[in-house]
Amino acid sequence: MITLYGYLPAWGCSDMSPFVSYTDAWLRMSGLPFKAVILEKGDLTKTPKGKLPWIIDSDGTSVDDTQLIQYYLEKKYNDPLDNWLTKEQRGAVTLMHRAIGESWYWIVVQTRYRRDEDFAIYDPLWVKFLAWLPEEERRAPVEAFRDHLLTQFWWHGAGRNTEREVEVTAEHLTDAMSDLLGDKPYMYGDRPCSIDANIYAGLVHVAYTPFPSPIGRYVRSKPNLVAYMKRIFDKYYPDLRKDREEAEIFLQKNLKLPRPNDEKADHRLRGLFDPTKPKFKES
Ligand SMILES: N[C@@H](CCC(=O)N[C@@H](CS)C(=O)NCC(=O)O)C(=O)O
Repeated sequence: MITLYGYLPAWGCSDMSPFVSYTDAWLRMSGLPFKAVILEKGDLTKTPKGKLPWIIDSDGTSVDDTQLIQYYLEKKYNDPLDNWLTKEQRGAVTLMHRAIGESWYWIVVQTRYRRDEDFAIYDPLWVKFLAWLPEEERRAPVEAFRDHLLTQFWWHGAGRNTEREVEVTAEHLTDAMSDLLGDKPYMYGDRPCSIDANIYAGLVHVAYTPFPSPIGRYVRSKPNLVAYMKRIFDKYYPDLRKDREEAEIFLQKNLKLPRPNDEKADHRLRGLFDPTKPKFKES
């Protein structure tokens, strides 16, 4: 049995992390037996690289990083998801995985970490996640984690773009996913391959989560992507139906909240990083 370590299931997604959700989707689609385990106290110092997902295979092999996990599982278990693809399709799939992991991920980060009002929607989940801490000690690690993620967003480069510029990138990638899918059930036809696992995880993390971002609205405006997410959810995630329904109600409520486009909307990122300041100290 493979053990998959993650954070916490949330909002009809198998985990609050899109990366963990991708490995979870890959495992569900492959049919390999696995158990999803919540990393105790979210203590990332217990993981090999301070990140999740992380798997331990039945023989004790430890692997982290979504792509390395996928390569490992493909080799060990006879490539259950992609062994029917042509060489050309596999080439495209390999490149697309990087687009989701290296670009779409930051789009997901914007939808929940950039604005105070979006990040506040996280609160009930943090309470659950940090339940082992006394109430008065929870706020500091939550704010520290937000700044930690925004710092990564900034240094990656995506966070130097304005909110709207990130949305434009998201719209182009969404159009690409919608165009690639067309009217097929899955990206390459009648059966799922590994890129369906990654694209599904990336899409539901903006479309099913309760953050009222324009990016989620844009994804939900594509009928074929909506049907695609539902098809995969219905087939592979019956255990998450109740969470999904509750998240949808929460989302509909949040979509009615005001969303001012003023300086304040971006104050946290701008407060952490002033782009006009010199990048290196003079010695
Ligand atoms: N390249 C890694 C990225 C994994 C990753 O960044 N995971 C996030 C969760 S969404 C994480 O654990 N972040 C904790 C941190 O950066 O300190 C992968 O593909 O698995």
